[in-house]
Amino acid sequence: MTDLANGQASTNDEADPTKTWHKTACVLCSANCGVEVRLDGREITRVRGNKSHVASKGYTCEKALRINHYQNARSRLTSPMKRMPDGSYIEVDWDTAISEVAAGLAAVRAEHGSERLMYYGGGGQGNHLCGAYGSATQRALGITRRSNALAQEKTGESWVEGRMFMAHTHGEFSEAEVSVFLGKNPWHSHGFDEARRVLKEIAADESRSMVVIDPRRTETADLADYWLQVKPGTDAFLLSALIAVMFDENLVATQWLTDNANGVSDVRAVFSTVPVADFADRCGIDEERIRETARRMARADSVSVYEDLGIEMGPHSTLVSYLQRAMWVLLGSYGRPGAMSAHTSMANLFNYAATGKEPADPVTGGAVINGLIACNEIADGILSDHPDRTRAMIVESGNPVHSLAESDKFRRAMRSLDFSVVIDVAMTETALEAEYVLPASSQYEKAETTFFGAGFPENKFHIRRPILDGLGGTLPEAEIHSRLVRELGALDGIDIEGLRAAAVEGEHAFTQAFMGAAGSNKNVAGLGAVVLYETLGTTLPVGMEGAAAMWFSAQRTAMAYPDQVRAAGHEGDGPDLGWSLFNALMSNDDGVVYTRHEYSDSFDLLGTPDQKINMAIPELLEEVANLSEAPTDYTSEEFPFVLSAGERRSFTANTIMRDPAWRKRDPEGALRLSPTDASSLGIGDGARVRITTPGGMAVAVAEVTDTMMEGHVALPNGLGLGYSPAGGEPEVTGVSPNELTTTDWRDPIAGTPWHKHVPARIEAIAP
Ligand SMILES: Nc1nc2c(c(=O)[nH]1)N[C@H]1C(S)=C(S)[C@@H](COP(=O)(O)OP(=O)(O)OC[C@H]3O[C@@H](n4cnc5c(=O)[nH]c(N)nc54)[C@H](O)[C@@H]3O)O[C@H]1N2
Ligand SMILES: Nc1nc2c(c(=O)[nH]1)N[C@H]1C(S)=C(S)[C@@H](COP(=O)(O)OP(=O)(O)OC[C@H]3O[C@@H](n4cnc5c(=O)[nH]c(N)nc54)[C@H](O)[C@@H]3O)O[C@H]1N2
Ligand code: SF4
Ligand SMILES: [Mo]
Repeated sequence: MTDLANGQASTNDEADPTKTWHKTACVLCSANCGVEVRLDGREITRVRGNKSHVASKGYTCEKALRINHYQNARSRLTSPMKRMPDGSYIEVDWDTAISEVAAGLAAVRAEHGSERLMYYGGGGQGNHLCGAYGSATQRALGITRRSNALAQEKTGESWVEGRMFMAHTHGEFSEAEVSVFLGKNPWHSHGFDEARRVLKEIAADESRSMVVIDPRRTETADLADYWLQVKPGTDAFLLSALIAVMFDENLVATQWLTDNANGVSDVRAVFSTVPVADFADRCGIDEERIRETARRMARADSVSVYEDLGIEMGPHSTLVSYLQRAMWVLLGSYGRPGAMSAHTSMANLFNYAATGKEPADPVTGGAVINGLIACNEIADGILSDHPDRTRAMIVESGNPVHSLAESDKFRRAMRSLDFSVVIDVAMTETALEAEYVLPASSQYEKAETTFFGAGFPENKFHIRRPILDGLGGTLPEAEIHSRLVRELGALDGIDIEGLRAAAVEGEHAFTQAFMGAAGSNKNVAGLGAVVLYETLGTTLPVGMEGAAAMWFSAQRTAMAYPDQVRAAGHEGDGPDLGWSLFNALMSNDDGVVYTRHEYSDSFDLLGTPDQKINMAIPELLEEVANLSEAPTDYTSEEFPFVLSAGERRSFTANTIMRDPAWRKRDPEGALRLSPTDASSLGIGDGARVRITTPGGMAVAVAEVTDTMMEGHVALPNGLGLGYSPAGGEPEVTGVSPNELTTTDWRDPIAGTPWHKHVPARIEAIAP
């Protein structure tokens, strides 16, 4: 077994514990940069990048320095809470909470069946182990109805990727000759390692180019060689035109496509009818500029594309997810340095096995993608009178009342459930609608990790050890779910004692015992995370018990990619290789390279039957064929502006940071608008403005900026959270974007919201 006694801290000063640096990671976005922190008691007093971190190499952005606002927020929960009939909450002890929550969920299951229970969440930007443990509770209750935030951003993309690749793809931006950012502002939102460093490198290198497709002149657009200032919501026209030009000018990689893709002739046939000049006009980009951009991409040895919310949350979003992929596939930019590729994963965020075969949600009729119900349909389903509607919900590490469309509807939905429980570190907007709230230890108080890693040819993984004891009254999710599963009786019949004894005996004995148990009782694998926590976990160092679930991932990864795991420096065969990977992960505070591929392996990672890329998706080709009939403008006289509701900015981090004091500037999160619009509306910089949408009304501070296109306005995400610095009634700072959105404004295929494209009216408020 591993010995973790050493290595807790990177450098030690015996005399003064406040001078010791502890290695962990920033949890504020999916980059999860490795950091080192100093502590004074429970306060995180200093933060710096960890130069030896395998992925981030010392890089951080300005937000990491302020993670103490997450760790020591006033809003932290310190006891399980139970709602009383008068609506107030009382503190209850853990035994009471576990038995009443288990009983409450079991009662709904007994009355309505396990299909009426729903699990929402399972992890945020820095924490995915709760999802692993949460799946044990789902198994114990027979829960199959699931959703999380991915079903309001990435399910259109995964619908497309399932059909084209049966795999998730990612670009190698650090190497790409041409990097394309489509509705994505990596300067602020990151999404790949050392984002700003990479962006600056590309900008400084004459042999490389950056294409940014964004209506706003973002910080990233400022660094671009080709900034295509697309009219909001018209990316489908722009990308269709780009592809049409590629065919028209013979820029496509014909031989490569013959070898590696299917369906190209169907694609060619549809795009030969695209009216390039007309589409250029509709998206507001000069035709010659479109042609130049297409030629630049075609000249390059490698093109990598990153799409994000700018197109995932707007008109034709699923189609645009397809078009950008069709574009780089047509250029043959797959599976070589700087290009796109599928990649390995320690635990899949998406499982494409059921692509195309998933039955619709019986309540709303909406598509279920990768097992996830569209976020925009959850509240409608619950509030319907359909007999199969969801009756009870577990929400874990998610704040859907705040983060999903039409907050008020979600609030009503939560209240109409027969039973609800929220597992979170803070008393969130969602917790305030739940019957029970269970307080989790923070991400600095337990073993944690994320499954975001999407690297190719190298992929990396970092298991973080706790740097603080759990805050009094809190428990890590591993322990919460273990107790729930036990209370539900699901561990009965599993020889926990025997497995524990085997874990004490050693690696070989444990492997044998676990595999044997899993072979004879399918609950062992189904409840795997909790079984591992209860057995192997007891032999792991104090605080690291919750990492036990990763043993299974390490074994599975070693089994799936033995050569690549060995190429990454891990030794052995079969289960021994899995153990050596697990031990490396457990003992390395800088993260670990866990797979190392050759570029030529990239086709092996495709899940398509012939390991070729499937280019023709009939539904989407039909949408392209009919695009000329589609509108390019969704505004009206009543709502003449396009509001992007939820922009990433310097100090925003979803709803992870509740204390508004963490923001260094723009304390309320201003509404950005162009100087032309400001002057025609009589709005000065810093003035108050009223924003009205079909969904609601809000008041914000105005920021007049020439980075905005006329007719386009933007509000930040992550504001409008309740927080009370003194511990009394919470005060709300800034606008909660989803007080302005509606659940019906969404993509017809994936059901993902059009939050970047909300019709709005803006008015000056008399001072
Ligand atoms: N600082 C910070 N970083 C974060 C987060 C955070 O809260 N704060 N959250 C993380 C999460 S969960 C996510 S999903 C990512 C999201 O990261 P991004 O998607 O990069 O972030 P956004 O700012 O929401 O949207 C990106 C861009 O879309 C543009 N846009 C708006 N409308 C259109 C359009 O019609 N077409 C095109 N092409 N572009 C348009 C906007 O101008 C904006 O620049 O960020 C992650 N990183
Ligand atoms: N209008 C609009 N809405 C949006 C967006 C937008 O751009 N516009 N962006 C959307 C996007 S892309 C996303 S990803 C979602 C994000 O929204 P959510 O999925 O709701 O996720 P987060 O805000 O990241 O918050 C996760 C929760 O985890 C809690 N938490 C933190 N650490 C722990 C822990 O260790 N254990 C537990 N149990 N809980 C913990 C936090 O307190 C928080 O309540 O918001 C979406 N909502
Ligand atoms: S917010 Fe994201 S990019 Fe910035 S330090 Fe944290 S993890 Fe890294
Ligand atoms: Mo997100």
